[in-house]
Amino acid sequence: MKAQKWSQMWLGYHRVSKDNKNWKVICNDFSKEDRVVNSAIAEFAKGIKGYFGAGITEDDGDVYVLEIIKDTSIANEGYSIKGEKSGVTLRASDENGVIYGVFAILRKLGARIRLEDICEKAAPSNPLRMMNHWDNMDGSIERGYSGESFFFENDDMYVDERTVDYARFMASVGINGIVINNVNVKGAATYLITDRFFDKVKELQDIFADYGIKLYLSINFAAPIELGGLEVCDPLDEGVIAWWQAKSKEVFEKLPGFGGYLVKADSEGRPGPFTYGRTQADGANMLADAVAPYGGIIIWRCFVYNCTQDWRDYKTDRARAGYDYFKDFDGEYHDNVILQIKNGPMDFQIREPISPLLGGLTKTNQLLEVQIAQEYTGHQIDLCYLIPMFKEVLDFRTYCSEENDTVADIVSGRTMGNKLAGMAAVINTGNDFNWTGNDLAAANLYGFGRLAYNTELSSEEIAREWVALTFDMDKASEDKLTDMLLKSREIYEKYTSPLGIGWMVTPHVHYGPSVDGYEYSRWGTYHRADHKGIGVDRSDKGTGYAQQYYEPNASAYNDPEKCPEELLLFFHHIPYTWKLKSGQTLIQYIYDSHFEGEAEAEQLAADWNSLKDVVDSEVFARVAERFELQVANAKEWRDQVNSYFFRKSDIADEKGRKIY
Ligand code: GCW
Repeated sequence: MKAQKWSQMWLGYHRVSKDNKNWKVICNDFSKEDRVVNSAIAEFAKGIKGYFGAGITEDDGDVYVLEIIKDTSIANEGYSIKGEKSGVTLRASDENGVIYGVFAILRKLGARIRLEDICEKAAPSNPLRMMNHWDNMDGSIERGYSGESFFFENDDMYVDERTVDYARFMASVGINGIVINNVNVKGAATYLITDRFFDKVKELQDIFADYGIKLYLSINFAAPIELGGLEVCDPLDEGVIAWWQAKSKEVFEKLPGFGGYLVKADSEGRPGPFTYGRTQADGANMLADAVAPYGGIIIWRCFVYNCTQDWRDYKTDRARAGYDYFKDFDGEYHDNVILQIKNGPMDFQIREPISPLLGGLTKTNQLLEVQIAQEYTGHQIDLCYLIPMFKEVLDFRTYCSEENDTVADIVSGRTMGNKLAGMAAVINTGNDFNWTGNDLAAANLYGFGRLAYNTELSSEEIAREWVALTFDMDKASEDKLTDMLLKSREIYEKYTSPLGIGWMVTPHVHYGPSVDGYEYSRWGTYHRADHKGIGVDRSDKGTGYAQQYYEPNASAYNDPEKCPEELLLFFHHIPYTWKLKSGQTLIQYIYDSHFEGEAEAEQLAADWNSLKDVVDSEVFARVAERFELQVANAKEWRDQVNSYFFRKSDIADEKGRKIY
């Protein structure tokens, strides 16, 4: 019998010890009445009840003490926690620091760390740590693989206990900003900034505020036309400017503490400044000025490219687009504009180079956008722990300056000394019982938050924490599951598209193979395979994309001999007979990696089956079902990719395996 309506993911607080001595909470300089402090203490109560069967008491006597002290020497939203036999002291300079400190204590207690061994000082790496929902108001979720929206249904909004739990999960990993609606703003969603929805948005905003989270909305750039009855939405038109100013005044009055707008303009059919011969900077700055009086910000997406390309055209390169559209206006974006840049120049593929716009801009606020919704990485059916990929992105040296030049430096604000900086993820949640479709996909949800708060954490540390908090199992089983997570991205990459070329997915759906699915389409996503080789020439002899990087990256990417092999086909058209560093030819690598990837997917499924006795039976069954689908998917990929390239190249597999 299922008592709960939804799972508690990593906040299950399973019993770790029998020491059920009660706790007294003392607050110095923070008020227990403060909404965030109040939530923190309530959470602490939940935690110690679950972990120890203990409670919070006002009595002295034989109790542990959690003492919360205001300490202005601690960084914004940071904390310091120090335990001793009699309890724990938590220091913070603000309320978010208090709640993050409490969650940190609970993480330690959950990992069975003794009170006297608790000692941690933390400050967020990134000022903005955001989730982007692609939830539509009819309840559907664009690229959602975990059920329907838990905010919207039938063009209306809902707030309930589940929303509160959602806010708890987000605060527990340090998220401080959430955009609740899809960046493709149409129909009813355009009205989220009107009286029709203000009351409900405010209700949701209040719940978020209890957990130190600011609410943001995606807006429709054509709102002046659709809501205001204006003829145009030209960002330099006086009427349009006045409309956005009045609208923003209203929004911030109705929603005190509101964060600002997220904007997808001139992208995939969305309206934008280009219609009027204006620039992206014109659009962003006009909105920024409208929200500036209220401390609001404009998050402007850089996912702008020509999506009506002709596959015959070898000059136009989608990868170039972000840099080409945004770089020239570096320094012209207003202070409260932040450009949101996808990690790669294409679109959340399993392997892409890092977007050259990150660090290409040196005078502009930048927010890194990643996707934990597994649109191109297995739909939360296939296991694909993405934190190792995000670490690669963060660690990438852009060479934009002599020091502090990694993506982590840029998006944290260290490179330029700016305050408006951070990371955002397209979220992978929905109203499924377990929130993320595949129970194991919650590792990406947890992991993104933890990483955005502390970019120094390793993929393994994060995986271990998540496993320990989520499951109640022995050390050997924890090791096994952690290992499965850590290998999973590489396995997925092996059985799907090779060496950075990307795509080859079933069009529109984006799950399962279709090697030529997008080859003759308008989307600019080609692999250019012929009977001699495969890959896109993006060197100076091709589209010139490699030149968008600083040296030495530009030269390395430009030269197939120096190009990192995992990106070889992204940057170069390579013959099947090309020798890789391993000594394998390219075609043999394609065969080998696909056979290996499929075999390793089967091994993952077997590893999961070996955990049957230590995992809750419902969780076990849900995940096992997904591994079966993953194995079938991996087989399909293996056989379609291998057959396709065998037929193109007419070169046999050296190992004589079955190719169709
Ligand atoms: O990759 C594409 C997705 C679209 C998405 C778009 C974007 C929200 O297929 O579904 O639209 O990216 O990032 O705007």
